Amino acid sequence: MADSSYSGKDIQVLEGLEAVRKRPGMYIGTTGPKGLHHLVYEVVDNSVDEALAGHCTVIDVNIHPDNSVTVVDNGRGIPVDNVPKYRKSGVEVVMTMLHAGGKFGGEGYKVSGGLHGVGVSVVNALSTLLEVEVRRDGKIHRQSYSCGKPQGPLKPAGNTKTTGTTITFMADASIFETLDYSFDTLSTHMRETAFLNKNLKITLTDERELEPRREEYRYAGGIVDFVKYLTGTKETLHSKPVYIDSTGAEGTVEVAMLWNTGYTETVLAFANNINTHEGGTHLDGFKNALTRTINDYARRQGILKEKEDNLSGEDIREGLTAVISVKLREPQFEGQTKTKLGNTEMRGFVQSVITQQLAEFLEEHPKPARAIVSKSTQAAKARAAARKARELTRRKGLLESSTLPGKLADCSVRDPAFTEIYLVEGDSAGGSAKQARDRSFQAILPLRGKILNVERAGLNRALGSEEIQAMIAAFGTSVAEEFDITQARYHKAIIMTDADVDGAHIRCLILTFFYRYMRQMIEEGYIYIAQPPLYKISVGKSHTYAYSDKELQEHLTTLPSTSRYQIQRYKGLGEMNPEQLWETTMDPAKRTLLQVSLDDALAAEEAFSNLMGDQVEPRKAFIQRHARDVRFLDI
Ligand code: 0RA
Repeated sequence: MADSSYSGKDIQVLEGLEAVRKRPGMYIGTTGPKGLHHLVYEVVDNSVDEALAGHCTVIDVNIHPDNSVTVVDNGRGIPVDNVPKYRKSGVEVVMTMLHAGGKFGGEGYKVSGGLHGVGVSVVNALSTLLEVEVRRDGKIHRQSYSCGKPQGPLKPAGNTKTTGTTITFMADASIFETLDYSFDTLSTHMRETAFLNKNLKITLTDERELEPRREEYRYAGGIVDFVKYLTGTKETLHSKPVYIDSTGAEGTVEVAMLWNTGYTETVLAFANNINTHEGGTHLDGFKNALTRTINDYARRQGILKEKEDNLSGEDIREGLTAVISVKLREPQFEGQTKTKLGNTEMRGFVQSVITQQLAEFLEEHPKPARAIVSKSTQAAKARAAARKARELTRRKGLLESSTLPGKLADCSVRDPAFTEIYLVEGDSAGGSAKQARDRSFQAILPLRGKILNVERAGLNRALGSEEIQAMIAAFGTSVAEEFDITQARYHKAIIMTDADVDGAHIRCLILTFFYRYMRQMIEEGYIYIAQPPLYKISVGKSHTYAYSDKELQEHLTTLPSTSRYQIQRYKGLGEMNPEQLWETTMDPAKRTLLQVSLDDALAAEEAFSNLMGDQVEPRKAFIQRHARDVRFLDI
């Protein structure tokens, strides 16, 4: 009788999961490292939803030596009862039906969604093995799946006094390019999630090392701790971040703000724990309110005179680190990468909450209020001066590509879609690169030593630096407010530095410049990092290269024990002759390039503001830790 409809629905389910396996990109974006990490985020998101609903306080994430991952939570546990409509257990519905999330039970408490929120069934479909354990009503229940298919029914497996869900999955190596999870990438995400969910404890354990690495994130201050973390060791204008929160029919909004004496603006906006890189209504509402309220205050206090212009939003946000976090029932995500919040009701809601509570804060805290206004007026003056300097420089033609820098060896092809520019550390390596290159499409710009640290100098002084002028002129895009990506003369800019600590530092300086003044180049995926080899291994007349110590060891073990070999360690690009440089690092057919992306705002902030700021020691430590590991920028 009902059997036919049962199997009919079953077939639908299988077709659904099969579709995910056939076109994984449609569901998780990519099958590269980014997609792989998304699987973990997706599973964790489900547990975070339990926390948002007020039923879960601890989430443990564990990377096992075989690259499987376990996520444990102490929530209510996925419902195990039969769902009449589907004639399956709740667990099986969640695990096999697309978008079944937490909503099937009626009451839609689930506020997460958008970029993740594709459902844990997608993770199931893309895993060769997935095991789920539910602790609920005093009982333990287990079920396992392979490529999304149940390997048997949900079975009782003993008694327990606790509640919660444990999911272990092994991503399908035939679908993903790699199963190599990056501890740093997961750590950044878990920390960010902990910041956004006050008091939620998340632990991350990596069992792949002999000595397991474990970190724990739990922040009683939530986003207040987040802005403190982002501010790092910078000097601040006030000691306690400004904190505003409110709940209305539209949802909830929370904002934390802390101004430092630096020049850069770091404003991160989240909707339902998702980083809305492209902004949206919540960010617009915040910015409008901030600009208006500070201007109103400055006028009322007589700091801004009647005849003076209003302070601009940019002036007010100079040196500001802020986190805006909204939570709402039905988020609409728009934009190219679906990271722009579209809900129109959020603009007015955020704007009125911020306007009211910020005005109150300013009245009640005159000291920080005056410091913030005075910083903004100084910013306005500096901005006017920088504009003048830029006009002067431009009049001299230094930033324009009509006068290409003398050191640039340009390529002959004109279509930027096919051309690339190598930014090379040092004149001697630059010379080798010029000989090695394919001059039709590869341009070379040698940069002398350490370029100026723009994080500490500000745009005005940066424009005085010859190396920076040369880069801007070569790219053809101009810079800062005048930056125009459509004028880019190359769609690949490849940073090529020595594989040592100095090289890592120079790479960081160049990236800082892009990050602050040509961010779109990173967003568009124009920025790459070259990977020169660390070793040359010669056996008789043949040779190979190793790009890491691990690769060297692996290669040596493949050699017959009788063979005599020689290892050359490259200390810098300069030790390679042009042929070697071409063969190992520049030949598009053989080289590996790491594309720099900004997906992980937190990682980028850690790298750029804390490290390129005033303090030397944390920077040194970080650079040494990451000297050969640029993954923190890469995923
Ligand atoms: C559906 C409904 C309920 C909870 C969950 C799903 C749930 C899913 C996951 C996934 C990982 N951990 C989870 N914890 C809970 C509500 C249950 C109820 O009403 O008791």
